[in-house]
Amino acid sequence: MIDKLQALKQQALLDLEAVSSLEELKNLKVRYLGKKGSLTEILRAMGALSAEERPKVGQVVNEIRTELEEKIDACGGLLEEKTLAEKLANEKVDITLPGRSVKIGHLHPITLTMREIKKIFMRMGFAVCEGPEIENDYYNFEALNLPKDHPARDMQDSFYITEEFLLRTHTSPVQARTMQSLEGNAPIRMIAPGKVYRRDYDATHSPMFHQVEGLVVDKNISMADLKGTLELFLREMFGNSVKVRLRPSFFPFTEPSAEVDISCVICGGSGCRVCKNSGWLEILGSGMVHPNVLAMSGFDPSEVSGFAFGMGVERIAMLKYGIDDLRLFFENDLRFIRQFK
Ligand code: 2NM
Repeated sequence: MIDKLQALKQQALLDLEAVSSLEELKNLKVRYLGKKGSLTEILRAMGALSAEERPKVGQVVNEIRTELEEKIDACGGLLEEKTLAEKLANEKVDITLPGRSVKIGHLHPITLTMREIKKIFMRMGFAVCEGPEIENDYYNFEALNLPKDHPARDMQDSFYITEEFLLRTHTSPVQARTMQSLEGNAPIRMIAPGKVYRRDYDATHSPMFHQVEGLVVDKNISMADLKGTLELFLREMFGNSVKVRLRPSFFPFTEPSAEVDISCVICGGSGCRVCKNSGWLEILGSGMVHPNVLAMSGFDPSEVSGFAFGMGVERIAMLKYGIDDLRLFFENDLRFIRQFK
């Protein structure tokens, strides 16, 4: 019996050497030491032994059992280390690989144009003012000397929310609010950039578009200040060689009023499709602030005077970048947008 046990032990040690995975090790342990394992079976057969043989064999069985258990556990430890080492080797990261670049977007051409306009006026000492896009009849029309029968006041031309409130049709109400808040205290040197809304939609009109309007109020402000300021702005915006001319015009909130043209930025003034062969492009509306407008907002027209102007940002961007359809700005076609990186 002792021989049989020694043989079993030798076989178990040989098998143990051949084990290459934790799974195999578990099977081996069951095979030799489990409930129906070889060693257990021998233990069970001990009942047939004599009284003096039984303790001797019992001792050997226990010794073998302890030795096998220790060796199996040691082998298990080694295998776990090996498995971990393999796993780490497989998961190794190559830190020398170049990283994936982050895709960064960029500003919309209208935002870029807005910022450029603002920057030029800020350098001339203008403050940038904002106001609500939902306006009331008073600030959008009444305070700006826009008569009751003016077409902009019609439901067909403006977006009304109630009888009193509408989406502002220009940024001029910001000027009216600023004048009112200053309670007659000149000077004012401000611009009002922002979104405005009109019921129009074609290649040159969008129901939402952007404006920058400006206002200067002080003692002795004249048409010469208007002309000098706008000429400087337009040269900064379109280049030093651009020519500027004023044409008589009409706006309810200014008197006199002038349309401001620049020499065509496409053909330089010789005539082309964009300037309709005139050599000139209409770019701004302007004028001397109407005495009624000054008075309504708390300024004394016999003490101070002012000039004001307004421009469409989409139109400026179209001329600056040579774009022939304003709707492109709002369609979000990336093939178009990405050209302004
Ligand atoms: C324009 C043309 C001419 C203008 C007038 C005023 C205010 F509030 F001072 F009266 N703000 N903006 C003005 C004048 C706007 O846009 C084409």
